[in-house]
Amino acid sequence: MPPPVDVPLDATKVPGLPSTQFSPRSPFENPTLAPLNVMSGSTLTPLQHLKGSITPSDLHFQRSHNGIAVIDPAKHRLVIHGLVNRPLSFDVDELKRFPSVSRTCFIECSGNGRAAYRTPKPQMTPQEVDGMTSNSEWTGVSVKTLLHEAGMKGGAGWVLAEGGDAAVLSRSIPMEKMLDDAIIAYAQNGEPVRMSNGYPMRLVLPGYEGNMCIKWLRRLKLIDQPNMSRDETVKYTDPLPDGNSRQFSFVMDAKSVITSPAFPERLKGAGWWPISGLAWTGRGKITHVDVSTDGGKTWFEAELVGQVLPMAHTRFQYMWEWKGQPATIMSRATDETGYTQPTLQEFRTVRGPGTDYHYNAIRSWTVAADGTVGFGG
Ligand SMILES: Nc1nc2c(c(=O)[nH]1)N[C@H]1C(S)=C(S)[C@@H](COP(=O)(O)O)O[C@H]1N2
Ligand SMILES: [Mo]
Repeated sequence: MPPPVDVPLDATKVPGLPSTQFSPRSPFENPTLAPLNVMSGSTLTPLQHLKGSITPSDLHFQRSHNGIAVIDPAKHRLVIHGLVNRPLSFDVDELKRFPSVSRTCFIECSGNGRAAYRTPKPQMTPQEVDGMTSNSEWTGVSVKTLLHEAGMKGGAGWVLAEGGDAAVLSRSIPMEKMLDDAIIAYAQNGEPVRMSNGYPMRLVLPGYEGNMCIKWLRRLKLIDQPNMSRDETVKYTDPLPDGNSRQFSFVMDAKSVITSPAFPERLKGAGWWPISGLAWTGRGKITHVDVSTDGGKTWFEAELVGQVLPMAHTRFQYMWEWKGQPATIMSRATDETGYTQPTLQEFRTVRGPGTDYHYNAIRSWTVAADGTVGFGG
């Protein structure tokens, strides 16, 4: 597609374009994205188009159970009540008077990777395979600060967090997490939280499943046991082959995805190619990522690029000398607890066919002799 602006033959010979208040992307950057199904209530991050580790705010994935709430911040209040000494409420300007905290972390939907597991196709892009994870710098107030302000009563072991959208989504969060690193964020990558990501304020629980990071947050109720609300009982539980279920698996397990080379890329000839991707874990820092180019028989340690932050996307790369032969490339993340991503077979055995959430098996991409790349499951 030709760019929508005139491109001079020599940019040093004509004055450039006038400045605009909002800076557009280069007209040459016209990324091909997965088709958008507006009725599904979700969009996925095009991981294959990103470098480094931050997700630009307008490319953060979106998952909204009943549309994107449009909220006037002047009319929105966050209420803190239940097992507290002083029930309180704050609008966003009042929250901004508290000391702020900033934290870069991923938010990943616990359903991320479902289609790639259930119905893998060679023509799936990294966006379609694992695009329901994104990484932002979130700024706001520590939940701990507000809970100390309200004063906790004995027995307050859980907090019910509720959104002010048409889904009125609510989840129970252990008090331990709320007092540890939970944030009520009003800013994302330096600017107000985008509307689809919870404007004017959202809960951010580093490392926890995306569903618990309640957007358009309007209420925190201190309670003595989980509320068992609809959103935490009808979904997000994984039935296991032995008849038991994995319920309340809040922390996201270590995972990685190669973002290049990946479909629809084609390697233009033998030689050196970087194998690059993202790794993350809800249990702290990624300690290493191994890459295989022979379908998992041998593994080599990849380099971690840039800062390695806990509960954040970590970029890895491995320089590969491709001999022009068919190859299967894979990545395998290990976190600081020593946990390593399971193979697809191990994952299938442990989780069985009924599983619907928390997919973190090692993935593969096949490179054909002509350089075309396909998703290998
Ligand atoms: N109020 C409210 N909060 C919500 C949701 C929602 O529909 N309503 N969706 C949840 C789900 S399922 C996920 S995965 C994350 C997605 O956050 P994002 O849209 O900012 O990526 O928000 C969670 N918080
Ligand atoms: Mo989700």
